[in-house]
Amino acid sequence: MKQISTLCVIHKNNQILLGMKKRGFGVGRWNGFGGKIAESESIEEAANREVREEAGITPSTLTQKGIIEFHNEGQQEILEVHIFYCQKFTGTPQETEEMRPQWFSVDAIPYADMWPDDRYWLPQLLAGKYVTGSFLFGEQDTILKLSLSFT
Ligand code: 8OG
Repeated sequence: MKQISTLCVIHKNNQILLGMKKRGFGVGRWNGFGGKIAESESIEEAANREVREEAGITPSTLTQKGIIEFHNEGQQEILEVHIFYCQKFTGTPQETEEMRPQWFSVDAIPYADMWPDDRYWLPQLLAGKYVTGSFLFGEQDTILKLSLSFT
């Protein structure tokens, strides 16, 4: 089974906006903003909605910059995360029920408190590359296998 999800990286003035996940999947980690697609919306619409809901800002333009598949060892489900990039938005980031947003300098991204795969692809995305790849996770979110390409 394949589940589609979105993840948006917001990048402005040499900083990226990350949210501390306050509940649910990925709790306690800094991440971009995103989530599952609702019925009747496109993937880009979902990406836009999730940023509005989780960060309280409205992307003016979103550019797709990658697709990464995540698998967990011993599980059938594949999570296909569509990565979006946003440099223009309206509004000011607001803490929401799900996320506490904070700006981080691109030189001080808190990789130790993020999903362990992020350090492998986020620097390339911030350098303007399109990211395609997959990760296999084992217990305690250890990476067992990865495959990535940047174009
Ligand atoms: O709505 P939900 O809580 O399912 O959203 C999960 C978010 O986390 C969604 O934006 C996709 C994202 N996400 C994963 N796995 C990983 C991962 O390994 N790295 C990063 N950076 N984000 C992930 O679901």
